[in-house]
Amino acid sequence: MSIDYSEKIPNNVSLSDNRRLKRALEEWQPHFLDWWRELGPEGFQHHDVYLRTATSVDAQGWATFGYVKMPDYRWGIFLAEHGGDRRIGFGEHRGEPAWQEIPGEHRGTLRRLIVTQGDTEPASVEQQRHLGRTCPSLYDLRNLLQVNVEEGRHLWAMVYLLHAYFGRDGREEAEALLARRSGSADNPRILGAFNERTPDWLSFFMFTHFTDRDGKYQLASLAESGFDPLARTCRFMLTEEAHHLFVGEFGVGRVVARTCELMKQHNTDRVSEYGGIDLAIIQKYINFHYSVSLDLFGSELSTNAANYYSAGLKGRFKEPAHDDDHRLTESTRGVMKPEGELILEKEEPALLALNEALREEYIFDSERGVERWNKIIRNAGIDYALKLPHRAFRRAIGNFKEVNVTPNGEIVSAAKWQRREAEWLPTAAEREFVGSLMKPVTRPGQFASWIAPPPRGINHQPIDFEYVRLKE
Ligand code: BYC
Ligand code: FE
Ligand code: FE
Repeated sequence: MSIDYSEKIPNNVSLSDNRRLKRALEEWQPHFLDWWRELGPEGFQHHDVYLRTATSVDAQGWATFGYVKMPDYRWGIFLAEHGGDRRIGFGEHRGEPAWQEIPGEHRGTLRRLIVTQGDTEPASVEQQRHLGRTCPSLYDLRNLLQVNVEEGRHLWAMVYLLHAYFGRDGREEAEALLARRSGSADNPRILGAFNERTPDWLSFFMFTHFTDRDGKYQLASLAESGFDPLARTCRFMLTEEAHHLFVGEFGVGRVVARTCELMKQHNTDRVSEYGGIDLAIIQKYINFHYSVSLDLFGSELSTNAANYYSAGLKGRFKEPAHDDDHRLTESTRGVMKPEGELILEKEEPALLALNEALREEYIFDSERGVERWNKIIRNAGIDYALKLPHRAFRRAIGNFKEVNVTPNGEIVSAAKWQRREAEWLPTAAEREFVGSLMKPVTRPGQFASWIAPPPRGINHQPIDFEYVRLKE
């Protein structure tokens, strides 16, 4: 399934056969570009960036690499291949053929899911727009810009569905996706984490590690959808997502590696005077980004999630791998809940607990990431371990939003929690210190003091490759 690049909007959905849709998307395109110029990456819009672009959607070599100026990036519409006769895998319609059109009774619900997914994509670009100015290397700058153009393409993916299947309200929603603003008081982005700031590169790496990882789990659940165009769109988005997770995990890992190097070199755990970031500060950034990302899974018990599932709109992570009836009308699962000063596990209907089930998959996956960072610390011979805070720590959504929980999972009074907050979350002074390290390093092959070089370059290029040509 190769992609038609002769069109104004590259696509593999035979857009030229549907003139109305093509016209509608071509009308939206300049609005997207205006948004990109105004709220996309600040600076670097006229520079050549070594980017990958999708050329086909099959597993073998879907990408080509080359220098592109970002506004000329070929944002387009790419769906994974048809799976032949695909059947709905869960819920009340299990076993029926997947829908190629939207079932009327689920129109509003599906639109809401698609809009929520779509909203996060431009939000993250807005959150990251100032980072290029303080890049720790050309290699990292290129990775940031790659992530940003791909989040822009993820917006295209959802806008395609809105235009193709939702008529006029879809077109209005597509405009609204360009109108909301991350962090705005009047017209904010929909989900909490996407209104937070991403002020420095440590936050960026944490965001791509923890918040893009929510994207992996949400997209994988939507990739099971009975609405086939949504499923195929999300399947292809997941292949792009893998790079964002790589940027996050390896980014944090390189900061950890550099800190360990400085600790050994100077025989101290306080590396700030040598231009590094203490492990204790890295731990606080983990606490912040992990807890805000856990909220993105919604409440532990959710009738919304139950309805999405029963209706066949949003499945579970790797739905076919679950060894059960794929309807969940009879089963239960344990869900954590505060009871006085304790956190207890209660059996609840599995259908209502789907958000929690997905969050659990995410928690396992996040733990594996932390384990890999700890291996870097252990291999350096340092006795310290990073750790995920308890899932109830600092939650704003769900069962734990009214209680104050420590990273160890102890319920304490609001006053006690506030007294200790500075031990758990980055203080203003620590954020300022991390900010003070953010000085641009733009000579090929050079890296800022606080981060180790990567083990290898992008697409077999050397580490000192000119990933962004800063001379115009
Ligand atoms: N912030 O029944 P509940 C990504 C609302 S990330 C604010 O518990 P539900 C990416 C909720 O909307 C993946 N509000 O939740 C990453 C509901 O509102 P109403 C994004 C929240 O509906 C990095 C109420 O609370 N994709 O791709 O089961 C870079 C009660 O809700 C939040 C998706 O999210 C929150 N955190 O689940 C770029 C997939 N949580 O009805 C991109 C689509 C809940 O009272 N979205 N609420 O007005 C969904 O599947 C669901 O909307 C959610 C929430 C899982 C988010
Ligand atoms: Fe995305
Ligand atoms: Fe992403």
